[in-house]
Amino acid sequence: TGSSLFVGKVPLTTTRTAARKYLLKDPTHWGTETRDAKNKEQENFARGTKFTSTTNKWGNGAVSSRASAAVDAQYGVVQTLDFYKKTFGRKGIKNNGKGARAMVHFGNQVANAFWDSVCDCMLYGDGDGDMFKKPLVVLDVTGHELTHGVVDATARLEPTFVDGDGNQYGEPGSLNESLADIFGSNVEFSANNPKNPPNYLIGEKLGLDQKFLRRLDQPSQDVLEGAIDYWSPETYYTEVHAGSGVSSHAYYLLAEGSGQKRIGAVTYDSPTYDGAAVKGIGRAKATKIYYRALTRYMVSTTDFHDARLATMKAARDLYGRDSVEFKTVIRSWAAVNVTA
Ligand code: ASN
Ligand code: ZN
Repeated sequence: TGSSLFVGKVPLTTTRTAARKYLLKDPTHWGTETRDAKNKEQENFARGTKFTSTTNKWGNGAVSSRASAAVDAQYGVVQTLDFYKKTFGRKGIKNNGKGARAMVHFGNQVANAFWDSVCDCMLYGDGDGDMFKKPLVVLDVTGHELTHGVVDATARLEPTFVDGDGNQYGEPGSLNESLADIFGSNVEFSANNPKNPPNYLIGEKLGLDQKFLRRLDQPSQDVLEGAIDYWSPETYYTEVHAGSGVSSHAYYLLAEGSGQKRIGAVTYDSPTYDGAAVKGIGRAKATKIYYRALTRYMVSTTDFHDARLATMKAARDLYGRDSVEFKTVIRSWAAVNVTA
């Protein structure tokens, strides 16, 4: 049993070691393991400190217990692997039957979380104590970051430019961020934990003043990064967490349709470029289409117009070219100003 920071008590599968101890490593998920970076900017997973326990009870739900953040991380990684396996038959982040690794307490007051392709693992900062008050180990952030790992192993979408501060720009990079948010939200729906109600918001559990980091129905509601709702020629130069709005919005419209809609505890309101309505085909089908497009048709330079074609091909494969699904894909992109 783990006592987490964000989702209460959760069951975890752990490993019994020779010395009558338990290790925070899950043999039912290809040895998925979480370690402690000990507040160093440590990117070598092997040098992280293992979490062990004699009681097989992990954390106490408080930030002061180092294992509590590890419980959220391990839970989130396992939920993400389960989502990819049960939805698409994907066996691990790289689809190679290997577990995923995570390190919590990365660096000193780091207000971010990363998929790191050097250590091939997840790195979670503890937050800066100001905007981010707790470690960034919530479920949709984990789903987001691990999806960067999936993109790394498939289309490898790359930023068009990177500036001196490491900020990334351009459409393929924006599409990468968007896919991370799309599948990150789907991880929440898949886990369906009442302590973490699923929705199309990203980072709503982080305790931010502005309530969420990003949202898919109307990306421009994000006050932090200034995401965009519609494509324009300038999107070529847009920062990737802002440009992500274009395809996140198209995906939401495909799944749920335009206008006001209440799902669970959240009311969504999704506008369209031309003001005409879009009728959604449902989240499950929309997600299948985007996954097939990512894994079969997208490449490192895929921009939004290419992404339209990639999702059209995926929808045609899955549902046929006369289908409502195929037509709604075209309609959803037109509604974000991406046309032939
Ligand atoms: N959390 C950020 C992201 O995944 C980290 C970064 O900017 N690379 O987009
Ligand atoms: Zn990202």
